Amino acid sequence: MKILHCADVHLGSVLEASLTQARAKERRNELMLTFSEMIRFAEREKVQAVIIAGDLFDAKDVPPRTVDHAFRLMEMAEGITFFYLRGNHDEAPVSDVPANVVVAPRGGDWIYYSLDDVTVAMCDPSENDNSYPYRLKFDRDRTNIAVLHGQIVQSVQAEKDRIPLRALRGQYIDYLALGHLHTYQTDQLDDRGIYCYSGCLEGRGFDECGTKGFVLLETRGGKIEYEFIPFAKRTMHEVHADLSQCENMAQIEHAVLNNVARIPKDDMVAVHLDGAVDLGTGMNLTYLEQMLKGRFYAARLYDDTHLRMDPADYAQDFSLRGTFIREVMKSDLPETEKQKIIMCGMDILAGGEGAL
Ligand SMILES: [Mn+2]
Repeated sequence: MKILHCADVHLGSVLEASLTQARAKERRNELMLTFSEMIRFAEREKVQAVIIAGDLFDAKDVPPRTVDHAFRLMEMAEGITFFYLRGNHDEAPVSDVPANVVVAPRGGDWIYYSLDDVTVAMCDPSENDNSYPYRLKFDRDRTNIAVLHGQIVQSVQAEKDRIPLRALRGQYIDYLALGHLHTYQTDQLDDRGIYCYSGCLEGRGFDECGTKGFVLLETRGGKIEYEFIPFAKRTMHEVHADLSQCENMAQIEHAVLNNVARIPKDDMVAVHLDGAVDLGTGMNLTYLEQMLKGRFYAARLYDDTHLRMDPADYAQDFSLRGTFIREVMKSDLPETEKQKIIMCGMDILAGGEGAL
């Protein structure tokens, strides 16, 4: 039997912190489109059950039309049973749930559902329920899938949004389907089973880098095989460009380009500039940012460079430039701020005004 495990779809995310308004709107639709595409994939693959391990919706104020559309898409996949465990983000009111969607009750106990020789159990415990891991009752002779949402911890004590792995060992779990962490991650739970975070379906912010998708499980004779399926429409990439060897802006431009050369133009990039940069390079962040934004769907530049400069060189320099550098250096501003001000001041003194 085939079962699909996804989580952290975050439908209805606002996304305006990382994207322009128009892109955010487009990307919001893309989150829904990928979810819809995933359901069609499940139908093509003759998947019997789809597990949604929490955070299907982003927030309490997700529009009712978003919630309704997601449910109607699930309803149309008649042959599939959806197991929906709500996560810490799923606070939007849920109504008109289709017959093929099983929702774990909020603050409730484990609920069990049988599909041939497989048992799926979900639990959405109340905040102060510390004993839910110990109330799990699986039959050792069946193939058992448990579904939870939260951060795994190496303790035996259950806390809010924390899953105590040790308390779940020896409970005949074959596959612990998890949601909450946005990156695919899997490891052994005990002698018998494994735990797995499917990760999110699409990277949304500049911190959600890497390949995103879901997990496809196949159960056969008491054994579970599982495979991560990359599925995101766009990927967020994180790259580091070391500028230590660059002597001018043209070399900086090339160093950045070399690091993003293999990234598809429809993807998103977070570029971190590293290394020590000479004052004479005239580094222009606006120019670099414009270059990246023109090349990719979305881009953000993080300037983690530091200025290679010896204040002693300016001790006897009584020009406007030297005086300016000395004044900034002796202020109590943080070092990174001083660098930015000096770079900006040098650009203005050279008549650049931020443009090349
Ligand atoms: Mn979560």
